[in-house]
Amino acid sequence: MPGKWKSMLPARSYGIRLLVLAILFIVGFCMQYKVPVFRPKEEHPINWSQKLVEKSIELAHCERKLLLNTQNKRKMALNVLTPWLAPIIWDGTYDINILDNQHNSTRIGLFVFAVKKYIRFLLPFLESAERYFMVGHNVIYYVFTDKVNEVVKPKMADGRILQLHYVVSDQRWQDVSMRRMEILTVFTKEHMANEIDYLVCADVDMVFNDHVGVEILGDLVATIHPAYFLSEKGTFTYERRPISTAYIPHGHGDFYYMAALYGGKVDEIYKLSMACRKGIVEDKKKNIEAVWQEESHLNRYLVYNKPTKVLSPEYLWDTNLPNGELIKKKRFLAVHKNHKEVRN
Ligand code: 4YA
Ligand code: UDP
Ligand code: MN
Repeated sequence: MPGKWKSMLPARSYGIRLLVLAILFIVGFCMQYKVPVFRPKEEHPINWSQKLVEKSIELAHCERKLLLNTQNKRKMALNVLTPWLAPIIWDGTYDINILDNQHNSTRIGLFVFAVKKYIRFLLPFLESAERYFMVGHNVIYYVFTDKVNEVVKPKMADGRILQLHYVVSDQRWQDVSMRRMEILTVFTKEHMANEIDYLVCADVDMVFNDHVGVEILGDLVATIHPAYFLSEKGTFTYERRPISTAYIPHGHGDFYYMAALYGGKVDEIYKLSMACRKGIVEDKKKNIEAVWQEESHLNRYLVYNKPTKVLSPEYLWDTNLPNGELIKKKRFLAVHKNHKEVRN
């Protein structure tokens, strides 16, 4: 019988047996010592805390380049975290794939005023938003204008809705700008509360120029003013007259925020707009107006109600500003305008 078996096996059977043994040995070894050859590939192999460290180092290089370290002071806007540990969003500090998945059923509003001559900025604003703003998500544009019939609708992707609302046109541009806070108090309470989860408020004389996505969403979000991101606190253009409700004493405040882009959960924007509106009305009674209108009131509110997320100047830029080489992505750009011409 053994002879029969032997004749049934090929001549190389000894070699094959050795090979099988070797494979079994290797498999056993790998299982014993947990060699990671059998582990499934991890879905998100990027180490994001490492990424943040790298971004911090990169921003510190920017700082050194500007010789800002002479007083051994860290420029706050060139950090990735605020002193109260809110993230400051720069390119490279977030993983858009993870965030897009988390927000796959999030509803986002974009609030904008286009009154009087500013109607000319609306179509380029909306068209650029279709290209770069929250692409792939559910978006409602809340457009407020005195010229509803003159609005040209852009070609819009699925899941995006344009709502047009009439608003009175104030004579002074300062009043148009401030009226946004009053409209916000009404709409965040009545309409938006059931329609959206987050609201983003923007100026219309702007165009999206690169990705602006769900990384900007948070409970209360504000953007660092691009003209003051390297400035000393003392030079911020906060309202400094104690008689105004927007007053911020010297030494208080963290950043100078720009009112051309901020946002948050709908109920947070309700609280914010109520506070700013109240301040504006109280000032008006005393016949005063804060130095930068609703932006001054917004800054006052944010000193005492810290934003949970801060956007770097990547999210608000004007190509006429200095230090543009420090800002790699210019995501939302001011359209250059003749101030006198558009405001009369
Ligand atoms: C606005 O900025 C616009 O009126 C300007 O045309 C420009 O787009 C600016 O934003 C970024 O102190 C290259 C222009 C340099 C201007 C720097 C100062 C102004 O700062 C003010 C607060 C207000 O935020 C103005 O809205 C802002 O001017
Ligand atoms: N705005 C408007 N019509 C006006 C003045 C202002 O619609 O006549 C709105 C518009 O959304 C504009 C915002 O108010 O972007 C703020 O005004 P502006 O952009 O002139 O302020 P700046 O950014 O130049 O300080
Ligand atoms: Mn503007």
